[in-house]
Amino acid sequence: MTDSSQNDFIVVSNRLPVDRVIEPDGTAHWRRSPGGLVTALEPVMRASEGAWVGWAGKPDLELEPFTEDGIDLVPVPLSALEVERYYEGFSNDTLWPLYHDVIAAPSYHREWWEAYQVVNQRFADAAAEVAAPGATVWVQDYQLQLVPAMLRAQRPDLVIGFFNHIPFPPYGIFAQLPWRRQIVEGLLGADLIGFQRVADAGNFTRAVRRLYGPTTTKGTSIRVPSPDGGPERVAIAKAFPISIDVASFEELARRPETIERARQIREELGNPTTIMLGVDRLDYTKGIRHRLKAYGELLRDGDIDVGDAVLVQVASPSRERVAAYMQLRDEIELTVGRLNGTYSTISHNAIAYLHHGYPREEMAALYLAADIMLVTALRDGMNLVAKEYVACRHDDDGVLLLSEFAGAADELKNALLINPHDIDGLKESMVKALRMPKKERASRMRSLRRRVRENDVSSWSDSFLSTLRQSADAARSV
Ligand code: GDG
Repeated sequence: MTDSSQNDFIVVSNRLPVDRVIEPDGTAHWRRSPGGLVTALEPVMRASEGAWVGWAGKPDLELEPFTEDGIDLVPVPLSALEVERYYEGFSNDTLWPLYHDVIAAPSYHREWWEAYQVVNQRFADAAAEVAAPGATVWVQDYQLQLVPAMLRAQRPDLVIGFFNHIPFPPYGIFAQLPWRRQIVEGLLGADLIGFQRVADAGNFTRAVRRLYGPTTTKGTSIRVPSPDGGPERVAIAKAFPISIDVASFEELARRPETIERARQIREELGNPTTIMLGVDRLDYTKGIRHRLKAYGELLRDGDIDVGDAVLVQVASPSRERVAAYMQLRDEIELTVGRLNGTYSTISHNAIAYLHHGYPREEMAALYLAADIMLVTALRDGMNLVAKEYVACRHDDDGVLLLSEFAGAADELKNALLINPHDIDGLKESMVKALRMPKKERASRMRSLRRRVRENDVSSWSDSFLSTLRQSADAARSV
C-alpha cells in the first residue's frame, strides 16, 4: 500500500473488485472478481497511484487497506444490519425497482434511508482520507448517490465523477421517492454525472429542472447553487454507454478448448438444430418470465419441436435474501417445471435451466454454441450479455434478439429488436431468428461486431475520464 493520503485516482464502488475465498483447509485469500470495470480501470490505476474504495462483501469484517494484484484496496466495513438496510433494503428494494420503471413495487422505509445516508457518509470519508490534493475520484452506481456531495463538502479540491450503471427513471416515477431532492443534491456534488443512455441523462436533467427551476439546465450543463450561498458551479450530465473488454472475450472464444467445449455442449444437449440461450442474473428486470411464456407458446403451437430446439437458461443466483427475488425464483422454477413436464421427452428436455454461476470460459463456450441469444429485459441500463455474445461470435454466426428497453439497443440496431411485453411480437421474432438465412445472420453479426469493437470498455472509461477533466477545468475557470 502506498502512502495512504497520496492517491491521485480513486474508484469508489459498493463492492471491492475482489472476493474472499476460503480453501478447504481453512486458509483465506482474495481472488480478483472478473468484472469489466476492473479491466478498464486497471491501466489508469497503475499509471496514477490508484486506489479502490469499497465493501469486501462480508458483514462485520474490519480490514486494514491492502494491495491485491497490484491494486490498492481500501475496505469500508458494513455491519449485518447495514447490509440489510442500506444494501438489500434501500439499494435493492427501493432504488432498484424504482429506477427500473417500478416493474416490482419499491418499498420505502425511513430506517433504510437512515442507513443509506450513514453508509454513504462512511464511503465518502474513506475516499476523502486517501485522496491526494486535487485527486480524481470516480464514484460508481446507485448505491452511492450521496457520496459526490458528501465528498465535495469536505474536499472541494477534488475532481469528482459519478457513473450510474442502471437507468435513471422519468420524473413521474422518480417523484415517488420521499428523498428525491436529497438524491439529486447528492449527485450534483459531481463535476460529471454519467448515464448509460441519452434518455437517462435527459430524465436526470428534467428532474433537476423540476426541483430547482427551469433555468438551471442548458443542454448537458447544470448550474448548481452552492449550499453556503457561495458562487454557483457547473456540473455536466451526459451519456457514456458502457461496454466490455471485447478483445479478451474474443480471445477466449477463439481458443481451441472453447470451440471444442461449444461442440461438446451441443452434443450433450442431443445435437439440436437450434440452441436458444438466455444468460441473466435471476432478476425481475430481465424479462425471463416473458421469454418463457413466448417459448412455451411456441412449443404448444408446434412452431418449435423439442427434438429440434432447446432453450438453455442460465439464471445466476442473485439477491437471494430480498423477498421479490425469492418469489421470482419460485415463479420461474414452477414455469420451467411445468413446461418440461409437458413437453420434454425421455431423450430431450424443452428447457435446460441452470441456477448456477459459471466460469467465464464456460460462458464463452455457451455463447459460441448458441444459435439464438435471447435478451428480453423489461428495463436494463445497458446489458453486457448482449455485447459479450457478439464479441464471442468470431464465426459471424448467431442471431441476437434484443429488447428495445435495454441500453444496448441504442447501439446494436442490427439485432432483432423486440418489445418483451408483446408476446406475439416476441414469438414472431423468435421464429424469424429460427428461420433466418445464413447470409442474413452473417451480415447482421458482422455489423454488430463492428459496433461492439468501436466502443470497448477502455474507450468508455477514457471518454468518461477525459470529459471529467474538461468539465472540472471549465468549472474551475468560471
Ligand atoms: C448492471 C446493469 C449494466 C451473469 N451470469 C454469470 C456471469 N454473468 C455476467 C455476465 C455479464 C454480467 O454478469 C451481467 O451484466 P449485465 O449488464 O447483463 O447486467 P447487471 O448484472 O444487471 O449489471 C446493466 C451493467 O451493470 C454494467 O454497467 O449493463 O444494465 O443492470 O458480464 O456475463 N458471469 C459468469 N458466470 C455467470 O454465471 N462468469
